[in-house]
Amino acid sequence: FRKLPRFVPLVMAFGIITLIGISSIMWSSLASGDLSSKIYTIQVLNEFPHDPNAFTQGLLYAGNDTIFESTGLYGESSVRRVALRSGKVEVMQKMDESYFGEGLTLLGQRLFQVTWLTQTGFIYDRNDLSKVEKFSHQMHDGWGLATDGKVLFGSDGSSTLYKLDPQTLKVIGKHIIKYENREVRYLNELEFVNGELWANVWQTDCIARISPKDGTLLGWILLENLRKGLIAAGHRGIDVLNGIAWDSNDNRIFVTGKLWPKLYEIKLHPVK
Ligand code: DDQ
Ligand code: CA
Repeated sequence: FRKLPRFVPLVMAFGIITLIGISSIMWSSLASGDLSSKIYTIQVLNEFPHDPNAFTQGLLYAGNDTIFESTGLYGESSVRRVALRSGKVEVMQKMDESYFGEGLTLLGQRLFQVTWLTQTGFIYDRNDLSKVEKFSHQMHDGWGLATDGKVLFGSDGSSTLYKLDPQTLKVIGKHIIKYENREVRYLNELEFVNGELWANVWQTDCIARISPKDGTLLGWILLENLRKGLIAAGHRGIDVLNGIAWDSNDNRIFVTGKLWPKLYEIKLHPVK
């Protein structure tokens, strides 16, 4: 040490103290949860009737208390326009019985729909639900669809969130969605909500809030009280939570499920 210039031990000590400082800041923010996702529960603001025979696979709000919905099951699949308040199906386009309807989204005058276990999708005119086009896409399967008004977002039951060009239907981007370093599989029905991408996770009562920019998982919404409430009220044949719709004008959020007799308007509350 005698031979070293006097400032060397000082610089070394300073470096070590700085390193300890930075790592303890990182550790405490990890431990306090600052870097992990936020959890939300829900409150029901309104409930509306929903066709209990609708195996809901796609849901969206189109203004004027009007909902568009895509339903699945072979022979039962359809695209429909539904009056929000009465739950009445106003217009319905039945699908060929070889198709199982899945995600649905509205861009301009056109409704885009994907189908289960195929890479085939359909485009319908929003005014009369007439079929205007058939397309194929590059996702492995057709589960969810949503839009921010520019691009389409798609899911295929994996942990990948896709971005599609609405003109060519080609994949123009994708993110693998992870929570605490594990892939979140079974991403299903989607909705673009206030700059975020929300995804039902199949066979759970949870909705994942995702950043469409980089695929970061922003939070989880826990909705088990909805399905459990329906079962407690005697609705035994219901399937999973599925279907999110966002009213961007009045910032209302609607959710329902497959074969659910109700559609709910909900509000989020952060836990803690
Ligand atoms: N998906 O919503 C997870 C994408 C599809 C669900 C399919 C449920 C199967 C119902 C019975 C199928 C009859 C062949
Ligand atoms: Ca939706």
